[in-house]
Amino acid sequence: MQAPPVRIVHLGLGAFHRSHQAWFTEHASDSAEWGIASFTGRRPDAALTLAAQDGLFTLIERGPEGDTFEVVGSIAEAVDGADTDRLNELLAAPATALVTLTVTEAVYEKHDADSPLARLVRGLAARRDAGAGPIAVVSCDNVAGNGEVAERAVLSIAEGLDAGSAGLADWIGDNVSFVGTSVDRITPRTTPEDIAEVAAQRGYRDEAPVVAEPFANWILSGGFPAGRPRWEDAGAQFVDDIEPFENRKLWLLNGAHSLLAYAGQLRGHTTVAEAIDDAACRDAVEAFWNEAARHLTLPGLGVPAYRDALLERFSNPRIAHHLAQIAADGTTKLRMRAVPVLSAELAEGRSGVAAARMIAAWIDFVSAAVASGTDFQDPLKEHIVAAAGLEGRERTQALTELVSAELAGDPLVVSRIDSLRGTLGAE
Ligand code: CS2
Repeated sequence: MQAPPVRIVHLGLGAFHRSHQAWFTEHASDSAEWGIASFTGRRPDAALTLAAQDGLFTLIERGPEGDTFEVVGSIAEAVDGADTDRLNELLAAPATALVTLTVTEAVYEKHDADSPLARLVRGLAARRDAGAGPIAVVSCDNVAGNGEVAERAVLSIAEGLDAGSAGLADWIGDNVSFVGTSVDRITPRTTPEDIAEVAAQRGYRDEAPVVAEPFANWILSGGFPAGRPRWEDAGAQFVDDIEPFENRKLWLLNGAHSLLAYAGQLRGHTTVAEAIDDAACRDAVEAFWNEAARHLTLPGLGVPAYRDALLERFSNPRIAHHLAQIAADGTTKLRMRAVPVLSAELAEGRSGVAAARMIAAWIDFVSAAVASGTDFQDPLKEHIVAAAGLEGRERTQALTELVSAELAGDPLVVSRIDSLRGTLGAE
């Protein structure tokens, strides 16, 4: 198979990038013209493994009835993220038309000199210096307003660099289009059994297959000054206003995921399918959806059908989507998944009890993790550990503060969250 020429640079070579953006690009009718150079973020070994198989990998589409297999060839190059020379070279090439990002939610908040966003900014400086023209940056992270959030982060890093490289922020303002997107495809971590299954079913050894559900969705909003693949051929939708679609996805899918991650693990479950099968968890999810749905009013969002589809997707018994994976980075995720719904409910004079319950479940979850010495991942981990040392309502107050200072400033909200603690634990 001849690799397509690189016209897309991706930062964050992980399973989701491959099941989503790489798959959409593969299924565009002009895919032969659009190769991806994908740079790793946290896992340089992923580049080595994929490079050794020329960027090719098997997508295992795991439906409730069985698996189908497909070799995806859109990743033309898999590169170690530390190779900033190659990144700068590609960004300085006029043929490169877009940069897609899956750098995780937390990276938009914290960007040191080595962060993928700082690398991107230095690459954009190389593009300006080369006179290679405008480009689009397409954020594919589960972040509310991801296009604008990426733009703000990039501009603030560029302003920091401007001391030595005057005018970079202005150049970016004039030449870089920040595209907002809502991305969706459930992609559990690949296991050794998946590698063995590809070998048994397909007769070849793939060290880096990716498992995903059959469903895939991508909604985008913004300009592509240097062109883009015909992703619409694979079902992508282009809209003027992304916000209602983004809220639908972040609140209904991701919100339910976070609720299940904390309540489900407290109740002894390991996967999303197990947790959604537990009436206590499902009732909590439905109650949260009822609150969220009041603020998803754009005609055509099809919320009831979307909810039904989610229940089916979550129940897929053949996908082992681990709650522990979803539980990571709770402070960042709850800020986008629970806080907006709770705030919207409060603004309309209601209690937002179901959204508050999600925060309470997280507080119980991190409290239990700290008490038992179980490791967990969060950008504010040190603060969580300190807050978990407090007792009772003080602990609730301090932990709520890490998710939302505004909510923590409302004593009624803190009391409500506090009274909901322990209500979704083991029976
Ligand atoms: C999940 C998402 O890990 C998480 O936080 O909620 O990765 C989710 O599976 C995807 O957004 C589905 O599209």
